[in-house]
Amino acid sequence: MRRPIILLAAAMTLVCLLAATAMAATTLTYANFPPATTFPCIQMEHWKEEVEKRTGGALAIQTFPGSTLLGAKNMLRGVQTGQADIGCISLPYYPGVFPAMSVLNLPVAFTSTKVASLTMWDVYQKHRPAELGDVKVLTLFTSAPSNIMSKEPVRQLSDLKGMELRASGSILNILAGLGAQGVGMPMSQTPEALQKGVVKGLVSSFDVLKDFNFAELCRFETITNMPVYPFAVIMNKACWDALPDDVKKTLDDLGREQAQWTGEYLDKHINDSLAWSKEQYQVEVFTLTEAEHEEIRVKSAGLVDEWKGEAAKAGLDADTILNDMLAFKAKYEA
Ligand code: 3IO
Repeated sequence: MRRPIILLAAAMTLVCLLAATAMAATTLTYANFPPATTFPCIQMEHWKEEVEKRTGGALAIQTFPGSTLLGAKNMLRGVQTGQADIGCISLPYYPGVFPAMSVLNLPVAFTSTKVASLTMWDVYQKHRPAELGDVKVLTLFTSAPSNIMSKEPVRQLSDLKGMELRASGSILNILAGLGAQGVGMPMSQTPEALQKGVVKGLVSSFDVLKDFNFAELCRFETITNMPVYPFAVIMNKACWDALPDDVKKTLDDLGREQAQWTGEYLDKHINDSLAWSKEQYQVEVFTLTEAEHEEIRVKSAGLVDEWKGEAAKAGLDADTILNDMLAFKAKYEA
């Protein structure tokens, strides 16, 4: 009497389980190193929303801002080994690892984040460097051109003498040439370094004045138009390979669009951040003379040759990569 009911219940449970498995959204984890308020995380949330919408919920993204899953320096390895499915890396944090794409970190005076981000996307699409061959690149973007934010005024280049400033990548070399004391560390460690007085300021884009509240401590800003920091959003290769083709296409279609969205967001946010900092903390903004900008250019020029040497050593056609970057930059600036 009872046996058929039990069998029926068991069969129904099985059917439900199978149906649920077939319909269940795949959830991917996405790790990021800076806090949720900062632009790399704003773009992450935008990407998540777009992906969930465009896949009709077939793909769900679980985001982990603020180094809660992976930090700035173990992000690359963590994605390669699958500790996170997706991660966001700042390329200058990995010296020597990205000999081709570090071309975006050279002192070529980008005029906007949008131009730099789209240029980065095009350089990657054209050259597909082996350095990113063991991960899937989902999108690419850069920070805005870098400026000095400091606790003491840098009214002229000579004020930099001996000043400890946090930076990463090529900017450290430029600071050395200008007589400052560059201190290399990820952005996520900078609040503590500023708080403790380990550094007197930093060189990065102005979004951080508001998003990290650095304007409270760094009341003096100097426009230097130094290099941008290139970023990559990467996915574990095996995880990518396991996605259905239609989902892959949706993500591929989003890559360039996302680079442009992030560039436009940051260009606008830089202005908001600076206006907020003036209003909130009466920060002072200094500009340099044309002669001083020329001095920065002259003292930074060696970096291009240094990059070429490193790229050639890695077996890359350095001149072509550099010239392509400059051509893409000119195209987007036109
Ligand atoms: C950056 C990094 C993390 C959060 C906000 C940010 N704004 C600009 C940058 C670039 C930078 O300084 C870096 O270290 O990647």
